[in-house]
Amino acid sequence: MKIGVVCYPTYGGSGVVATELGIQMAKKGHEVHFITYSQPVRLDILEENIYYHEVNVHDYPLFEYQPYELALSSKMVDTVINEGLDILHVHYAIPHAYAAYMAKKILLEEHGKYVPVVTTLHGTDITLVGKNPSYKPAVTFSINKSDVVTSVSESLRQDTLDSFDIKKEIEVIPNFIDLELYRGDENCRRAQIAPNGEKIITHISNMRKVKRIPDIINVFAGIRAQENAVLLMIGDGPEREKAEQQVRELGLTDCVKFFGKTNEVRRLLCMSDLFLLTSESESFGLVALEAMAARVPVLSTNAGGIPEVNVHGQTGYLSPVGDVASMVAHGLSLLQDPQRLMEFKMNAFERANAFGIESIVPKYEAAYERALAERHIVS
Ligand code: GMT
Repeated sequence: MKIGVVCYPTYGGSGVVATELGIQMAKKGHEVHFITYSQPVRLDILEENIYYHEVNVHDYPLFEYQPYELALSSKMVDTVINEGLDILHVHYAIPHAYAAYMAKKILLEEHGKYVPVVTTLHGTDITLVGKNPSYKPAVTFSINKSDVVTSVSESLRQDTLDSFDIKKEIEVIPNFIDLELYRGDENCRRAQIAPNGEKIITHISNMRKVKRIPDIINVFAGIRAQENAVLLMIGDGPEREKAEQQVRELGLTDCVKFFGKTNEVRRLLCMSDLFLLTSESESFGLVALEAMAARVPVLSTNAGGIPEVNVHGQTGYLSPVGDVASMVAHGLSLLQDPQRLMEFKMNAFERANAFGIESIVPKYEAAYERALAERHIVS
């Protein structure tokens, strides 16, 4: 198959899912063409069967907002025609599903070619941004016009059905992990970060409001009051500066390290004892799965799809959003009981195995096949 992949070329979330999936498809012999505004962070364009097409938006003094969707639709049309693509897979509905619908219309009406569109819903495209009345009609329309729609969790599927008038089936295909990358042989160098035997607690995110970063710092402060520990803050985003300020105010600068967008995520996870995720909304929580694959138990909220990944009392604990005290208590119960911590670490790794990439990729392949089969019915 020749597959066009449209995504945000970001450091985490949907961008990573799209990139890893594309790489696996390419390894299976499919030709994969990424169509994005810059090269996806984890993409190696020198790999066999991988191609990258950059969307260029031309500015003009009249525009207050650049017409990105237009440029994206045009690039999709162009790539389908020049590269002979069979199918388009768009990750994150806004504005990708809408731009893909326009590309599909142009291809059919101007070139007589029906190119099916698979749309994967990832989270905030539905739960935060998509619901906004400024976008809702266009999001509903473009989901309904996709040939196949998938969502990354059951919770997101339900949210989509509850908030939009959806006439299409939505298939749940959970996010996945390449466990080969987490064999446990990384050079951890724990002593470098925790020279006095401190427990290591980690958080990774794009530090947006939805992640409730102040809760991360407060949970850590609560744990630190009773247990010698350090906090590793990985990633960057609009809430980072405030978080640094909060850390200063609480007198925790010596034991909280901000790493920004480091490429050493796996090494930092492999030395961690606990992972914190305090989000108020999270469709899946890929980062929790990454932590679990690195044998790190997760203290998280019970928001959205997180309970589909993190199992309360086995791989970590779930607390209501904003319940810092419960997260502190759960964290201490693990950190102060080495045997239980070890058990949870093993459970976390075992649970991550349920999301192995090899079992998930065929589900996407089947979704592509279905979309292509429907093409024959429609055209
Ligand atoms: O919120 C993020 O970290 C980024 C965002 C995205 O779309 O890039 O993540 C969403 O998609 C991820 C991949 O499917 C999910 O694991 C995240 O839970 C989801 N984020 C939210 O729902 C807030």
